[in-house]
Amino acid sequence: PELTSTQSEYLLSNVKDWSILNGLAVRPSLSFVSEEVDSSRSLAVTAPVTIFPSLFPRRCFEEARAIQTAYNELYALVARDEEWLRNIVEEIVEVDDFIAHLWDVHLAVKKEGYVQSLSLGIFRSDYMVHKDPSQPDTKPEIRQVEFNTIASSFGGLAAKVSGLHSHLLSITAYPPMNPALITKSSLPANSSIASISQGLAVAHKAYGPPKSHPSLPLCILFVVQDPENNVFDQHALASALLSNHNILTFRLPFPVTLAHTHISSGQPSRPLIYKPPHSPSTAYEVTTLYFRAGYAPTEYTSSKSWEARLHLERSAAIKCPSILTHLAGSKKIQQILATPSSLHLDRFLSSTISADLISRVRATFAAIYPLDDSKAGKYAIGIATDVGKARGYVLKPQREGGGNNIYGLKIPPFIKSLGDESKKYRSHILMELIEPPALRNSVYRNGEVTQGEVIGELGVYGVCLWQHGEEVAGPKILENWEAGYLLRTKGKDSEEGGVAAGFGAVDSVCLID
Ligand code: GSH
Repeated sequence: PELTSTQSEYLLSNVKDWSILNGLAVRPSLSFVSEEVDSSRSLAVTAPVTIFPSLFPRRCFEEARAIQTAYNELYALVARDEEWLRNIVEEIVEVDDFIAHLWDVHLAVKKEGYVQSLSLGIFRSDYMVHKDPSQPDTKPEIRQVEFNTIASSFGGLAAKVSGLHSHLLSITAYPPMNPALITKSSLPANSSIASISQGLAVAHKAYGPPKSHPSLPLCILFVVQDPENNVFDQHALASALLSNHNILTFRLPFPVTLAHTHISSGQPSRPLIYKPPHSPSTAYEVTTLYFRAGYAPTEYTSSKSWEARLHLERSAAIKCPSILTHLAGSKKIQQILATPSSLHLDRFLSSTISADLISRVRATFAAIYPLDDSKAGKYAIGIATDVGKARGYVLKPQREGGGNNIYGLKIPPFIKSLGDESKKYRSHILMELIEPPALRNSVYRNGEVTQGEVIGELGVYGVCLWQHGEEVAGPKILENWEAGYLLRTKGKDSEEGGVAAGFGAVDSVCLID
């Protein structure tokens, strides 16, 4: 609605105070807030948020949640299938150094033998709502943007935004949204903090007793970036682990991994020992490594960084994610799974998941093309090199983490810059742009409110714990659940939507039938 300036000010002062009271915050930095705000050097400022929940079709929301466990299982089984992954990864290693390094880490650990057979996935499957504008009578459907296997962020803040929105709706005497839209079930609870931290707790317990020495205390290590702005999102999970599960966590900046951790010498089980800098005489054995870093090539500044990743991977700690799981998140894998009429989905899922559920997963795939010598590849290269056709597409490298994609008219010149060697095209995939219907909302970011047309991206978190190994006795998938949601909202004309990358805001859904 149009608000008077007094109403706006009242809402905004509540947004600011509630967010600090409840830890809906980020550390100020250039990507989150403007330099002016940063000059105060405060410890925390309100995270980028919307002021109102955004309308979202209930059917789409429920469908995205209903298929999450099938998606979790799919990616766990992909990560378990080293042979299948190898055929795909080997094609990209020639043209993508980062993927090549990750693969080398896997090969090095494989050579000496993996000592940990459990693997934890904290995933997030991201969707946009698709509605064919030429078919006004069709119902909106979800289309998958991407599947995150490493550092799936904002689960700690997403649940709090639902709380903020409920608070704002209940304290305003004037209706900030059309009350007819808000029924009891239109603002669903978001379990992301409890569900994701539960996943980490389950891995921690599955690790079993200490392997180095029976009296060594156990902990979970969050491997983080330095500096990191999204600390309160991480603290929300750490704090739930301590208060609900009595599990101690530490944050280890990835660049100092080798200085503060070691693998207990002479122990074939390779337990990972952490000595916190504040108390180097106390040693902890690490049960679980939760990577909130290590997904961007820029984090690997020297061979020491790769040494650190190898060191962590070869340890006995349960990795979230393992290298193979990280690789499973490559865009090439998404493209191959989404190839129409391919049988991969059935091969991975048909022994445990119903045909109906498999077809519902398949229905979420957007059109994705390789850029290679295949028929589809040649067709896609035709689009990517033609200014007249590229508008409705996005070009993506293998990475997760946002800010890496090339949109629409920028694609042809980019392809040209790769030179004539068409092999290099293979480092990217081409995806049809999903264009969801625009809504109105107000976004609070950079210390100011912008009202206008916005579009949203829904992410559903998933937790999965599984066993590696060709010949696993008993079930391969040990735990698997849907773990809450994230709605991110951005200006209609902004291409990128990542909150961490500096574009979107954390939102919550107001479901409409
Ligand atoms: N290092 C930050 C954190 O740990 O929160 C950011 C991690 C990050 O960018 N994660 C990506 C993501 O979920 C997946 S690799 N981004 C969501 C967003 O920024 O909106």
